[in-house]
Amino acid sequence: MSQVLPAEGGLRRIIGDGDALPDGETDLTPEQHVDLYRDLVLLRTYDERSVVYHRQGRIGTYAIFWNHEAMQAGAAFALEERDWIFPSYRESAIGLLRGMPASTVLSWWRGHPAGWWNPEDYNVASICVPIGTHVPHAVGLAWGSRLKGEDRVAVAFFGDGATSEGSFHEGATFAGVMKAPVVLFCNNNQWAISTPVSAQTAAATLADKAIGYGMPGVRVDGGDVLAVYEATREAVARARAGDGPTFIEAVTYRTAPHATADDSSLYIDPERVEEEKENECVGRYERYLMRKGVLTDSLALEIRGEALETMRAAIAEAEAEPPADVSLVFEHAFADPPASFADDLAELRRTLGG
Ligand SMILES: Cc1ncc(C[n+]2csc(CCOP(=O)(O)OP(=O)(O)O)c2C)c(N)n1
Ligand SMILES: [Mg+2]
Repeated sequence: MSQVLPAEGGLRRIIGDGDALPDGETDLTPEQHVDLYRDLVLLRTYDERSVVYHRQGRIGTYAIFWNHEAMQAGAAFALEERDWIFPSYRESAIGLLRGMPASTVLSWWRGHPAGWWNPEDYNVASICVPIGTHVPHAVGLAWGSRLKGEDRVAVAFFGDGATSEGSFHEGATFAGVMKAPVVLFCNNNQWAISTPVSAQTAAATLADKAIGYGMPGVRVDGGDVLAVYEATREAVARARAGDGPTFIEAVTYRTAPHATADDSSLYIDPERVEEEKENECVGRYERYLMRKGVLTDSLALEIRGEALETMRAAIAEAEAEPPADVSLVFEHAFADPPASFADDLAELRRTLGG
């Protein structure tokens, strides 16, 4: 008999609206609530400052994740340090939640080698820009860890568009068959650049896809950090218990352009964007914590100030890095580089020098 749970149609929520919709409960302590708030604020501050740094020409193209913070912080909060995170470009700063310096991530967006890190230092894989290609990596790591008798879960973050990719299909198929301890976390922000999710798939929900891979599909409100945390915690528990993978569809709405190089005014509905902004995820959690008496204005101010200071120091540190030598362009591609590389490098040096 199949053990597959039917995909869930409704969205899980815990945070109410402070009015007709009541708040649900969690078992988080007040300290944990504040820690989670700190994570959200750090990500929000990273994102908002990065857009400013981009406008000032201090970082390159940047994939904005404003209003995606609840999905990233909520899911990461459900993990142990030994668990692995496989981010896409949309989760570029998720390593901050594992103690990665913000200057490292800023350097990555500056195209500087100081932005490279050893994944084993944080159990955070490299930021994946090709859509969905890290899904098989996450599944393979999770399965390999299981074979080695380690108690590790891997979470792969990807978007709605990624669920149309072959890599996603291959990874999800393999995860289901091998019962890999992996969580496939889909940020359904309803856009793949300018392609709406309605043109992406004819499936009623993305979570419905899970059933075809033999895993549960869970739908959660992606703007509700507590619901995301709970859903991920359950998925992680399943994975640890040897019950295999879970697909989580966290539903949100992309309020910012796809990236700094995109003009979303050409295709996005501005009224819907304004509505979503009103209900953005950091404010929602802040209001919840205030209702619970866990957060005060002065504590919130202090936490925001700390995050701003982190970013100020980080951009200064990233900008203090000396430029990389151009020889880097030719490194890491071949163990035994072809002879032409030496000529090409010499020519490049001549060009740059001239
Ligand atoms: C394999 C591959 N094909 C195409 C692209 C170009 N591309 C960059 S972002 C993007 C949209 C992805 O949308 P989604 O998976 O929903 O993630 P989101 O950006 O919304 O988080 C595409 C097609 C790419 N990076 N990799
Ligand atoms: Mg998307």
